[in-house]
Amino acid sequence: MTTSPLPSPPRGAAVLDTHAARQAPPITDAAALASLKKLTQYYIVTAFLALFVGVMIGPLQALNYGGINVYDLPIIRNLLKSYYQGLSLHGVLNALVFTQFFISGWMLYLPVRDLGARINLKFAWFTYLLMTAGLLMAAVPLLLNHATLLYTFYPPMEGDALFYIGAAIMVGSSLLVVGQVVLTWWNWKKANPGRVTPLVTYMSVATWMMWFVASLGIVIEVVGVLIPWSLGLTPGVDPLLSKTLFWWTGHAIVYFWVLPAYISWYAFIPRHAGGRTVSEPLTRLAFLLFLLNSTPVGLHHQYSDPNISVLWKTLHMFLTFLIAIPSLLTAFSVTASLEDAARARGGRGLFGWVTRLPWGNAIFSAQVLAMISFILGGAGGIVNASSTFAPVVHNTAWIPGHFHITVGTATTLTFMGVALWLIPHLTGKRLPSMKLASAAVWTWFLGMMVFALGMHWQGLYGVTRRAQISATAQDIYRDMPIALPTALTAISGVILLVSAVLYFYVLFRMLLSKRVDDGEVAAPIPYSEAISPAGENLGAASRLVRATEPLLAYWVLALALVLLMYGPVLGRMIANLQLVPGWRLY
Ligand code: HAS
Ligand code: CU1
Repeated sequence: MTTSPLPSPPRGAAVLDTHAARQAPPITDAAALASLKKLTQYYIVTAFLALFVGVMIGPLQALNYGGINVYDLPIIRNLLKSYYQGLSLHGVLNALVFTQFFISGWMLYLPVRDLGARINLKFAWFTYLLMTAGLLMAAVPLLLNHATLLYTFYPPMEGDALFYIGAAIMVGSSLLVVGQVVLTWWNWKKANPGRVTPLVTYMSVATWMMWFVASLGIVIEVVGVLIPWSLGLTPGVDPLLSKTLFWWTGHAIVYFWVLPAYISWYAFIPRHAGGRTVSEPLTRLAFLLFLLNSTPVGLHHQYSDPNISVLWKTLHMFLTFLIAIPSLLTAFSVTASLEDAARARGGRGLFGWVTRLPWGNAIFSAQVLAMISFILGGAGGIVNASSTFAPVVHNTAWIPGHFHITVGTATTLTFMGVALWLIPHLTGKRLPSMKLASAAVWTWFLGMMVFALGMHWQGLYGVTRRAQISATAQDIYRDMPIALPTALTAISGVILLVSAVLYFYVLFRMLLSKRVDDGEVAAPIPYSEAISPAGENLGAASRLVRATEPLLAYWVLALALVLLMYGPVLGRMIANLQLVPGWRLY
């Protein structure tokens, strides 16, 4: 990619030039726009408050795998009853609450602005309040140590009914966002026959549709099994059935976490770097593949479970490899857009262009470091998915190593970077210090890399995940040559603590500062121009664009696929129910 009409901006500058990129259609009703922005801000701030608490518990976990037991210190004992309560809060707040709130705000705001739509704001606010009420309900038993079940809440471990009810309300509210976004898009389609859905809307709607199909497993599990069981209405619970329903959702949820980051990587990152999105038709294809194939793959979490036939496990394994393809499409096409940007900035050479990217801009560097982390995380995922390697890594420290460079970095660091322009955009406030923000994102990346190295390495020696290794009386770990990975893990916890303090200092200082700009002008939605756009007129669009447009039909197909791949597996479990009583181990 050598030709580019873009000017070369100065090195390290935060580029937001004004060439042929799309602009959000104007919303003339100022009060509606203000309310929408306020709502989005509420979602984002709630998300970061959850992340703040969750992240502060993280170093305790890292120190544990560093062989240092801080859980018995009186100050920690007063706050957390056990390692497992700490780990439950850490997982639920970071992986479930932070992500869902951020994504609900982000992927409601983007399509509504992208289409210039009017939505029912009362309903949108109601959804936010309901989601928050669900969160608070689930938080009470968690904080009281009555739901120390880890973020997967596998039965027969049993928690208070309030936890399951709160979780159901929280997850259920996200389905109201699905309804609102899909309906908004559908109304736009009816009002604009023959037009191609704009890219950001396309990506958002496809992701929400995927999440709907994905969420059904956990909804059936929590509403149909766990709530009645925890209320004493059923005599017991079938652990395998629940676990299978959980992973129906639990695998696809990882794409619900990463696709909103992909939206930014495809649509906005090129603009931050002064370049262009490579191909809108290709981007649409990637999202369509995610819609169809994200869900029927969850058995790769259950290779070691009995009573599931090897045939089904193997089918899910191949489908898992298939779902790596749209991520690989993303990897190549986002790299091409970065190269396009760097060359426009005067970058030269096979790899020399990389130095011309705006690494000093934390909005950009956070997200590109997130991508780099995901190259490693994705590669590890393919190891996990291979049934031949899985027995080596399953249930070892390798797995938390994997997910801290996927959801913990690819997703979280992207959202941290996005917030640095989104909050100024929503509020008219300014980022107080680019230097501190940069320090925060680079140390996050460094800390997570060190953590992942330590944990993957320990995992290869069979150090188990979810164990209070630092307090074990067993000397099985003593003879292993794991001193170095153990030390790395402990060090990473300290680096990440420093990073979190820096990031939240910048974030809260920004939020608590005064409004100085019009966010619409000072920090507009950073749409990128596309080298190969999809066009606006469906009749004149390429065959790929036309083929990817009917999302509603693909939604039905996605549902059919998941029923096909899960129906027989679940049917057999339901026909052979094995109910057992619950336990409270904590
Ligand atoms: Fe995973 C376990 C397989 C992706 C998260 N995963 C987990 C768990 C979590 C998680 C939380 O098959 C733990 C669950 C638990 O508690 O038990 N995972 C995969 C596979 C992928 C994958 C095949 N995982 C993710 C993503 C996550 C995530 C995404 C969160 C966001 N995972 C597994 C399996 C297990 C598992 C098994 C169960 C393990 C067990 O034994 O229990 C794939 O989707 C990955 C495909 C990705 C790629 C990488 C593409 C790279 C990109 C970046 C491009 C970079 C650029 C930078 C452009 C092929 C897109 C260029 C930069 C320049 C400067 C030029
Ligand atoms: Cu998975």
